[in-house]
Amino acid sequence: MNKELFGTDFKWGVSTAAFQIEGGCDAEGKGPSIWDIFSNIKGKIKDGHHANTACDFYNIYERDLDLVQHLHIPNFRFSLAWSRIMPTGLKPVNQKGLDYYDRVIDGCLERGIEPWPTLYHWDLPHALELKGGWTNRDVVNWFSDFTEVCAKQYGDRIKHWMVMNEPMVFTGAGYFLGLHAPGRTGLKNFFPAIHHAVLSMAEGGRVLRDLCPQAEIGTTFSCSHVEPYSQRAWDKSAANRADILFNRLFIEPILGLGYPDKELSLLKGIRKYMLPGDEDKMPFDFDFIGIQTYTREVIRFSLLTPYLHAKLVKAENRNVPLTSMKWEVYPEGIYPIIKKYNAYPQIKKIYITENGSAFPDAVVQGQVDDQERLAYLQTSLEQVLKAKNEGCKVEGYFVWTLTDNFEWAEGYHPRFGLVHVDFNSQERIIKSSGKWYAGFLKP
Ligand code: GCO
Repeated sequence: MNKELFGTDFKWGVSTAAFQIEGGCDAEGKGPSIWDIFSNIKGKIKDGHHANTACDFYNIYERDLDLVQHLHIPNFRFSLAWSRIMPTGLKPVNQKGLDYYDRVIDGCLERGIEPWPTLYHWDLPHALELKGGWTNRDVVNWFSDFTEVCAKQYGDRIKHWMVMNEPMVFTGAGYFLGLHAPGRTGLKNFFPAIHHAVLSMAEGGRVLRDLCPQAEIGTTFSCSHVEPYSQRAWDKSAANRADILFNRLFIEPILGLGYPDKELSLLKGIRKYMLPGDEDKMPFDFDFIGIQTYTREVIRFSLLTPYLHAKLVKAENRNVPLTSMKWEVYPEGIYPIIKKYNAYPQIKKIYITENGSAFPDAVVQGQVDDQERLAYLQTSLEQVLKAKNEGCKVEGYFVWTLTDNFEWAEGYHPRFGLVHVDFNSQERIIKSSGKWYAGFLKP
């Protein structure tokens, strides 16, 4: 396999997120985000890890951008920490925070790397959470003001924007299950958070289109290929309900199809938070959709699971190979999920904005020979190529992620990087997978 098979316009990249790499948690006027607060609460993160320093990207970003260049990766996805730019989430802006991303963006451009910022990768300013966070409808205006500040500051150099990262994960894990920041639970938090995230995503798209008419504007979704545990009718309908929740809940209102609540009546609860006219504000005509996928999910019927009556059959109970996340090693899942999103005629273009795997890498004589990650990556790419050759509108692929980093509630144990990090010394070692990707991308 070689990259020419994907065509000369195919976008190759690597993805990161501010909170997972930057550290600098209170540097130069930055305000706390919900993740700064949550990750410093005892018991929330495995082994008491926190991200106050993380990969120290805030200070040593130039070294890491050198690595991106050295690996021949032409596109770098990162996110803008809202509370670095606006410490309370609202104006006034923090000039030093604004300047920081100017340096990151210019640092990319000087190295011939295209910068791909995401506006929201889960780190809501804590001051806004105190006002209700994503459950408060005012968040739509707060987010639109933040978007405007970023568009005006960086728009002259940015050709590809992403509005949001995986709304299903930050609303589901953060406002329903309480496993992620801000740690809220229950449908009374989940439903308004869903609706306000949809409105904000569309509104963010409109602000960017207005201020950066030349740029390509996208947004990203988590997704997983779903399979029923058996071919029995009740397992199949349970799998369908999970599929709606995992793969359709956020994309369909954006595409103008409304919430999929006819097939999953539980979702009718969202209507309580809708105002007249909202149906028209929910869609936005994105230039591309980013899909982010890691594994497949197997679902069976369960009367005991509240609301959904469907439960995940854990990969560890299925006798399959596992990653450090206890996810099934199943790179083949990227093919059916591309097919699924490709089937929406409203989607113009798909980029795989995240795909990767975590394994317990070992440093042996200064080297990290991560053959499992390398094999995962190669199989994924074969599957993407297969979909593309069948006519799917998939035009790019970004590996998750550049360096090992802070994996949210899992702390530092799951290592997803192409580059190994020693979190004490901040020393980097390019893994075999990173060397392979560099060779693959070499012009
Ligand atoms: C995501 C998350 C990433 C995770 C990755 C692995 O967008 O899914 O943003 O931050 O680290 O998915 O779990």
